[in-house]
Amino acid sequence: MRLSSLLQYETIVIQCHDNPDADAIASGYGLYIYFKKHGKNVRFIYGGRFVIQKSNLVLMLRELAIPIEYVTKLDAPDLLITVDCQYDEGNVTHFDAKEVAVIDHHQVSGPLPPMSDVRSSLGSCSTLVRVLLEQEGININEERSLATALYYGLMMDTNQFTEIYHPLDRDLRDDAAFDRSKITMFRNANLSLSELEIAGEALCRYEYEETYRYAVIKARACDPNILGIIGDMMLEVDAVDFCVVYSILPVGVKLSVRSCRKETRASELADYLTDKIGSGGGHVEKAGGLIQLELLQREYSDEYQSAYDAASKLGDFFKKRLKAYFEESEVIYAKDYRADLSQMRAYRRKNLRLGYVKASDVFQTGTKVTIRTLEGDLDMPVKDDMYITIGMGGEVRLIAEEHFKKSNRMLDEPYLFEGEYKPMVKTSFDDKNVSLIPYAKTCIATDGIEIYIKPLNHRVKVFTEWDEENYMLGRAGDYLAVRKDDLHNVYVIAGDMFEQMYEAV
Ligand SMILES: [Mn+2]
Repeated sequence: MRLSSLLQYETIVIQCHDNPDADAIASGYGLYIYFKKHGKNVRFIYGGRFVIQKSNLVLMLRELAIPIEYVTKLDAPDLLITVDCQYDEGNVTHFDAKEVAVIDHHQVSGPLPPMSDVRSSLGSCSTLVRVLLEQEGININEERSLATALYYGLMMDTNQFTEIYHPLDRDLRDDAAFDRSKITMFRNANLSLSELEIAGEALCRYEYEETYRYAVIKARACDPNILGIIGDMMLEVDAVDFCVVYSILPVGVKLSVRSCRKETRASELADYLTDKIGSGGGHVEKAGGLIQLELLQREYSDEYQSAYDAASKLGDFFKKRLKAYFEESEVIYAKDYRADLSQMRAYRRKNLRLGYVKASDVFQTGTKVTIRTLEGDLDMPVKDDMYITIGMGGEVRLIAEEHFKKSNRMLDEPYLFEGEYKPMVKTSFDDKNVSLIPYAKTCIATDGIEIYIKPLNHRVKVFTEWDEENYMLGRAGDYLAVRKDDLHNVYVIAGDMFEQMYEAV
């Protein structure tokens, strides 16, 4: 959905969820500015039982002059847009409207109107609003208060950027020309004394599991940022390697996950705990997520009678899932691994179409660039003989010229890419984001690498020979592979890619 398609309406109301948070306020403000620019009769509102009181939010509204209004009734507008929430959800006061649109980043909780854009993989709704505004040619940095609001919205929804899910979130974090002194001011009005008490109380009531060294902590309903603070402190305890801190809120069950062992990424654990019942992700050491109790009850309906029942047994739910996670996980260190070839089958890599760019054709040799992909950021200095290849899913690899030319046939065709996020490049000399795709041409990988594979029926983490700090994750349905010419070269191939990429020998 394009924002410009909503310009056909005259009276427009933007509504965020009750008890608005920084992200809801920022994203509603972004939309407000857009419709105001186009001369619409627009209002920005919220309902519910409470007027905004939290100090950081009161400061945000005042310092950035955000015109949000608290309302208890509303004349039906031509268009009502719910932002950072979905129409008629539990925490969204119902107002009548002739048409409804939804702009959100939570899990889809019910039927959506035709005019909607919900992207659950984003860490904040501010990220989505920034993308929508840029689509209409609006640079958020032209208005300092807007850039500051969106930056703060993302910051607060991702626990100070530590629980970022998506490269578009990183783009907002890095690109926003925000007002530093205002952000500092908001940040230092984040906790109230009663919230400090919630953190203290939660820390005293941890549950600890000795075998796998994890703690589970429940906190009373509170600002989700408090969960991160509690988790960070818990992880400093010597006997604790992992922890999950959660709180039941109107939007669902918010959780923060922490890990200090390289064998378990917090982001993976958050993803595992929220699988099919919400969304989760983040970084290696810090991650977060949101669970919908209705989905939890439906997914585990033999264990929970109702959403209320599920809510009352959440502590046990987390302990059970954590135990299952640690029990089913196998860790492989490639350099010590002995593959049992009698259990494996031989395959050869097909001739795949890839994109390629000679780095020094696009960037000056010696400059530092960051390539941002769905897999994460890759920092590198540009070298003369370096080639960049782009895979079907947008994954980027670096390869030396000599090796590249030996194992690929270059075609003089532009490279077409249809993945979710185009690999983007940031250079050190300006702040522009440049897509790599327009510079890419097509090549055919012809190396015909031979491997042995084994289908996986459980979770496997492989520390490859070339990276002993980060593991490749394999799950049931994926494949474990070893190179025929180097049995210590062990890695994981995603189940959905395998058929496209390999053929039996
Ligand atoms: Mn949000």
